[in-house]
Amino acid sequence: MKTALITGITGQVGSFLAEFLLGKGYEVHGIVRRASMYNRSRIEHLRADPDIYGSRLFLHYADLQDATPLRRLLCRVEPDEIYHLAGQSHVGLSFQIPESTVHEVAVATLSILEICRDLPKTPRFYHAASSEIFGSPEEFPQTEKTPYRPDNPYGCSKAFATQMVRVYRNAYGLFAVSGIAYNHESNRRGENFVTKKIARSAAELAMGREEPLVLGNLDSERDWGFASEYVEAMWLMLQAEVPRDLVLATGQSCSVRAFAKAAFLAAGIQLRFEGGGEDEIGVDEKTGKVLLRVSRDFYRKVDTVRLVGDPEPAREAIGWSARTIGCEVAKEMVRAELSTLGH
Ligand code: G4F
Repeated sequence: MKTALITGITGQVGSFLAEFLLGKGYEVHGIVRRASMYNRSRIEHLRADPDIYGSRLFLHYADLQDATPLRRLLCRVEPDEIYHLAGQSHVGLSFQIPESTVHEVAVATLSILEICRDLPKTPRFYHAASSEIFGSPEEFPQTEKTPYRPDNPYGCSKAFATQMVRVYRNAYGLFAVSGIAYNHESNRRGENFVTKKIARSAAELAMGREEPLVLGNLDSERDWGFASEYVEAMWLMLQAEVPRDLVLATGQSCSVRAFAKAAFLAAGIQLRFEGGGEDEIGVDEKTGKVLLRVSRDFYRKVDTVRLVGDPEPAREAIGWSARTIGCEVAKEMVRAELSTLGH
């Protein structure tokens, strides 16, 4: 039985990865933060299963910015594979808390790499990098070779961590890789990310909510896939013969506006957009009611305009490609929201 350690196990991706690895027969250890409020809802079903929790799934308190207890934990668990997913992941928020973002995202990755160097049994290491390292790219689609030009503190931190993974791979021979993942979504997404906000609101508005959905930049384009599919790519990257960084993407992008239109349609509402910029509104074709507004409050200081990744190298190297893409993601998410709301 292989042993895996996941940082960020309580997050969207961590919870899918834990399910995936348990399904593959792994013993899974997850790092959780000591906090006054429990935030374990995404793995509660695993914790509630007596055949899993305490026999194949273990949770440990640790803070990634506290290297000594982390080192002790890794020495004790002796993982074969580490999946490093934890850290502040909201791009907009990183403008408000740049220093803690750098500590959580950049420095914590370096700390784990340092510990990995010293472990008697060197684990394979996966780092959750991000398309945000490309910022405002000059080439489309982006590949592993596209220059890094991050536009925000989060992207800068991920760029640093991605470079460090490469440095430790080359300098110390670690099997350490970065999956440069584009947006991967699901109904387990945090509520302050645009897809979840749209899907939840579309479902609620279809069921009678009065207040319209308020969004920021509708023109921005992202390469949206489904999170549960991306965890397989992470695992495959650690099973490869040769360690290498890979872009994990669908190869297609669509705008926030198009995503919203698809989400509302999945909830049974034809949305028509009128006006432009901050005056743009989304109107229900049938009733004429305004269901979507734009507010400056949700604009970023600098926003990455368009990101789309080249999925080919990952398909060739590990045989992985995304199945649920763009508007299909919106449809799946709304379906899940409607069922949660008892529709
Ligand atoms: O959902 P978002 O906040 O995701 P973003 O910034 O693309 O970052 C996500 O994907 C990255 C790549 O995988 C990850 F590295 C990162 O950790 C995170 O998971 O925003 C998407 C787009 C942006 O252009 C934003 O300006 O949607 C635009 N947007 C428009 N209205 C909004 C809103 N974003 C949010 N969060 N909230 C809005 O109301």
